[in-house]
Amino acid sequence: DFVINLLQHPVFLSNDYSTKFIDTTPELFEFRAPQDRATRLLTYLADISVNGHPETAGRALPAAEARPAVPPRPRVSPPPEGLKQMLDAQGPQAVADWVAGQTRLLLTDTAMRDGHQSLLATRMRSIDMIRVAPAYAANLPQLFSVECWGGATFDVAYRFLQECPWQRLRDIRAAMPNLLTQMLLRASNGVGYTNYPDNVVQSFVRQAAETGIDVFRVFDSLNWVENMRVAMDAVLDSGRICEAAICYTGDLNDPDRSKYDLKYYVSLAKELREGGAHILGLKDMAGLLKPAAATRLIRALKDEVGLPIHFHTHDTSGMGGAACLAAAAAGVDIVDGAMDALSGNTSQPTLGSVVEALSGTERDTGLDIGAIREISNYWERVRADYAAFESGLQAPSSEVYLHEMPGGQFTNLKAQARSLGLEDRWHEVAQTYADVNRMFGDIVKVTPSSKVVGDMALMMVSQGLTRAQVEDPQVDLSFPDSVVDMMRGNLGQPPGGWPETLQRKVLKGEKPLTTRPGASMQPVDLEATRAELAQKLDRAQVDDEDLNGYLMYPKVFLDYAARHQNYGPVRTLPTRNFFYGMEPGDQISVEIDPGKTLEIRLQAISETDDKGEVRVFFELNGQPRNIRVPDRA
Ligand code: BTN
Ligand code: 3PY
Ligand code: ZN
Repeated sequence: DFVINLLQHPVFLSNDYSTKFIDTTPELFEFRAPQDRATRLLTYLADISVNGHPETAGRALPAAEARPAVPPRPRVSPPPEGLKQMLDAQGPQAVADWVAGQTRLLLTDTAMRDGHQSLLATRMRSIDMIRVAPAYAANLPQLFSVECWGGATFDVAYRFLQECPWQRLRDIRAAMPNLLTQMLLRASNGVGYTNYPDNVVQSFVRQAAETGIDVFRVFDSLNWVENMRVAMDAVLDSGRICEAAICYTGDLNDPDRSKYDLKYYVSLAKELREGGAHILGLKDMAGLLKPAAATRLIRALKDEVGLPIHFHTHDTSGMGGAACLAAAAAGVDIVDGAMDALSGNTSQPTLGSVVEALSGTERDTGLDIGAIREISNYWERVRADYAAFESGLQAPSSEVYLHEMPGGQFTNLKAQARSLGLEDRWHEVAQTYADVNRMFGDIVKVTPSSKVVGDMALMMVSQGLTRAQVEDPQVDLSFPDSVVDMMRGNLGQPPGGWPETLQRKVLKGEKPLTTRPGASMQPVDLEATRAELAQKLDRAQVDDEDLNGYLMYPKVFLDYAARHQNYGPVRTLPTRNFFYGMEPGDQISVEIDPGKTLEIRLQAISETDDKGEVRVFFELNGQPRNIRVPDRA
C-alpha cells in the first residue's frame, strides 16, 4: 500500500538530501575502458554530445547569450604573505589572538562551499573554483578565510561531478597559498549523514589537514558537545584552527521558545571553549538570528566566553545583512558572506554589500570592493552554466521563521516535494516541518537532524497524517528509517532527551542508546580496509585520500572509481562541455596535466547505424579521431 511505497521511495532510501534526488548514477559504458586519457575524454564528450548528461536532462538550459567566464587577473605575483603563513609559523592560537586584536570586521567568502550548496544544489565543479583562486589570493588577501570544502561538497563531487574532492582541495590550496582554507565538518558524522567510528573521524580530519584545510568549523546536529570532542581533538592534534560552532535555532527574543535561551548558548559556548576551541562559530544555518537577538547574543558571548566569534548566517528571510551589521556592531570578529553573484536568498548575505555598508566606519573591512566586483562578475558567468540546478526561488521569505529549514536543505526539500507530487502543497510541507520539529521536542535542525525532520514532514503530508495521529499510540504507523535511527539515539541526544511517548512508539519496545554512538562502535581496521579496497579496485596501491573517501562513502566512492576508468579526467573539461557536450564546429582546449593541453574539435556526428551506434568525428590536436557511442535516446 501507500505507506510501503512511500517508505521505499528513493527520497527515504537516499542518504542524502543535499543532492537533487537519489543516485541518478547511470549505467557504466558497456564496452571496455579505452587505454589513454585523451580517448577516454573523447568518448565521454561523444557520449554526452549524443545522449546528454542525465543530471541536466529536462532542466533549464544556460542562456544562449551566456559568455564564457574569464577569471580576473591577479594584481600582484606572487600573492602577499597572509594568515596561512602566520598559521604555519606560529600556530593556531597566534591566529586566534591576531583575530581578537583586530578592529576591522574580518570576512570569510563562502562562494566555493555554502554559496553553491545553497543555491545550485552543490553542483559547482572544481575547475570553476581553481581558475579564480589566484585572483582571491592576490586581490583579496585581507579575507580571513575562504570556505571551499566539506558539508555536502565532498560526496557530491564523487557522486555527481565525477571528480575527486581531495584533488579539488589540493588544487585550491596550491592556487591560494596565502589564504586560510576553511571546511564544514559535521563532527562525528564527518561529511556524511551518520555517525562514524572514532578512528574514521580522526583519520578523515588528519587527511583533510594534510591535503590542505586550515580552519575546521565543527558542529553537531543536536548541539551535543559530547559528540563533538573526537572531531575537535583531532583538529587540535592536526595543528590547524579549531572553530567549534554552536548552532542557533528558535528565537532568542521569544519567551515562548525558552528552551534555547541566552543561558543555553552561553553555557554551550563555554563547553566548547573548555574543549579547546580557538574560535567560536555561531552557525545560524537557517538564518533565524534576528538583528536584535544578534546584538544580545554576540554581546553575551563576547563578555562571558571571550573567544573570537565567527558568525555564519543565511539570507533566506532577507534579513541576513541586517543580522551581520548588528553582529558587527556588537563586536563579532568574523562574518561569512558570499561573493555577490552567489549570495542572497538561501545563501549567505552579499559580501560586497557588507563591505560597502561598513566602509568608512570603525569596522571597515579593508577589502577592495573593485576586486570583489571583478570576482563576482566571474561568478555571475560561472553561475549561468549551472542553470539546470537553479531552484527557481524568486524571493526572500519570512516563512523561514515558521519552518526553520536550513538554507542548504530548503531548495532540496522543495525538489523532493516536487518529485513526490507535492509541489503545489509546499506551504503545507513548511507548516508540517514546523509541527514535526515540535513533535520531536523542538530540536536543532541541521544536517543530518534536518533531514530526519524533512523525511517525516514529507511522509505526513503525503499520507495526510496529523501530528496528533502520529503521536497517538493507537494509530499504527511505519516511520521513515531516518526517524527510527534518530530515536534510537544514533545522532546523539538533544537537550532534555527525546519525547518519551513518541520514542516508545517509533522504537516498538527497542531500548534506545543514551550514550555517545561512537563510544560503542568498533574501530575500523584501516590497513585491512586499504587492502580490501586495493583488491576491489584491482590496484597495487591505495593512497590515503582514496582510503578516506571510501571510509566515508564506500559505494559512492567505488562507483566513482569505476566511472573514472571509463571517462578519464573529466574534471578538466569546461563546465558547459561537461554537462552538454559539444556541437559540430565547436573547439575546446583541455589541460589534462600542467602544460599538457588537448585541442579538441568536434567535426560531425553521424546518423545512428543499425547497431544503434553513432559515430562522432573529432580532431584531436589536428589528428582525425572517431569515436562510436551507443545512441540511448
Ligand atoms: C555522473 O555520473 O553523474 C557523471 C557522468 C555522467 C554519466 C555518463 S554521461 C554519458 C553517459 N550517458 C549516460 O546516461 N550516462 C553516461
Ligand atoms: C552541511 O552540513 O552541509 C550544512 O551546510 C549545514 O548547515
Ligand atoms: Zn550554512
